[in-house]
Amino acid sequence: MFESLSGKLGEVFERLRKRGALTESDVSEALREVRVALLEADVALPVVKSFIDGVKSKAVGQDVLRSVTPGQMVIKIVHDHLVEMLGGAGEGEEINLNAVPPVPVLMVGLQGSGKTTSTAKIALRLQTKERKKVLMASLDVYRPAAQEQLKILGEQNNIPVLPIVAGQMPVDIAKRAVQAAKLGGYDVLLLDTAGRLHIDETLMLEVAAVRDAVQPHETLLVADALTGQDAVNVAKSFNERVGVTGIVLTRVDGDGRGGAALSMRAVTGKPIKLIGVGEKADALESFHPERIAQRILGMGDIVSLVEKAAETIEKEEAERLAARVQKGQFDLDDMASQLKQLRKMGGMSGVMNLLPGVGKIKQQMAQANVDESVLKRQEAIIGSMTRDERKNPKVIHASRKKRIAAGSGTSVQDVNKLLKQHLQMADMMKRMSKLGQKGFMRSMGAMLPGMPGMPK
Ligand SMILES: Nc1nc2c(ncn2[C@@H]2O[C@H](COP(=O)(O)OP(=O)(O)OP(=O)(O)O)[C@@H](O)[C@H]2O)c(=O)[nH]1
Ligand SMILES: [Mg+2]
Repeated sequence: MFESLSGKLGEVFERLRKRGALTESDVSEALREVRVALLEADVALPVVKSFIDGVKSKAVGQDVLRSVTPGQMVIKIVHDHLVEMLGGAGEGEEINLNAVPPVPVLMVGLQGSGKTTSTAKIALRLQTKERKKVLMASLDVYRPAAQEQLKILGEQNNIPVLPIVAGQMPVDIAKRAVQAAKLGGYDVLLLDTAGRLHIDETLMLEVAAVRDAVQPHETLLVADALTGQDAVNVAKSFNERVGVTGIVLTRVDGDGRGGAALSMRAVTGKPIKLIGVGEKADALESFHPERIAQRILGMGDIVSLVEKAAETIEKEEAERLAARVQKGQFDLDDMASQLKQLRKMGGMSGVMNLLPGVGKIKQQMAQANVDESVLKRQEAIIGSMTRDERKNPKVIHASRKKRIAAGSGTSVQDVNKLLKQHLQMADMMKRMSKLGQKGFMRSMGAMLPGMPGMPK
């Protein structure tokens, strides 16, 4: 699920990120593409509309367009809005069992949506993870062998199931189940109900009657993610008719376009509490808005990267450096401070790991041997130089190199390598300074997010 959406958004953002400066029309154009991608993923139109409006009003704000890495800022805004749309940051909502036991949980939904399977999955999860004593009961007296199905799932997973009494009707079974759960000292009672092909009056009346009889603490709607917008409409009607407290979205392991998962929360106002990701009894996961958003945006973890960079980079230091570079100055002290910044961010590989789609660059980096230990060694080399040598590397001749190598526990080759790298960096800085400070900071930002000029 989400692959196609993720791919399309990836392309849009890749283009944004490559560009240095962004204009308002760049952002509008990108958001038009985001809009199309969301609609193609079958996200409900009103949801798409309010999403795009929200992102746009933030993204064309002065601060973003003027920032060093506007592309990334826009992506972060999209990410944050996506998280909001999916239910907000923080841990996802779980099944609420804060009630007098046995806590009744009613499972409702259309035919074949995965109610019976999800009932067993939830029972197993509560039993193993939360050490709850769980009883399951099937109220499905319509489909032949429906009650048997739950009984078998119970046997397979060691979950107690209410004994079947032939001929008993749903409301009576429900009452009997509550009695049995009380007598048996159960913590939770899961009630699986019958599905219907469509939302019809009989179904709703029956579910409502069961609801009135057992007063469920949770009424979980089970919806099939593969049915897209239909799932959302079903959820809406169920919520209006019987009142739903949460949603279990099944078949998230399938290759649906993701529209249901994305619009469910916004349309119904009810949280997705769990997702079914397979046929097996343990194929059930909590729903984490942040994780889903990151999966969709396919971005390693760009958000924490932006946050990390803002935290780590000292602004004044960055400005000082930018000013020096502008004057065409870049000595070994400057280089050392640059290296330290990098290392604080977890080294090159740390930074690279957080960036999406950098597999290739990472390989090159690895070949160039730019990793944490290299950074440390380089810092050590510079640390073994005298003040004079750092300010004026030209004076470093053979004997000084030997002394520096010995002092830093490296070799003369290492010292040479560092000096050469410094020359290259200084040269690059000089060329960049011709672009002016803004241009410099932008290109640094584009080269490596979090280098000087990262906005706080
Ligand atoms: N791949 C996958 N299959 C699932 C998932 N959840 C349920 N299924 C399958 O969907 C089919 C129908 O599931 P059931 O649990 O019987 O659905 P139901 O809602 O109880 O169906 P009725 O009782 O007939 O209304 C079964 O073959 C399940 O194995 C899921 O998350 N992923
Ligand atoms: Mg069933």
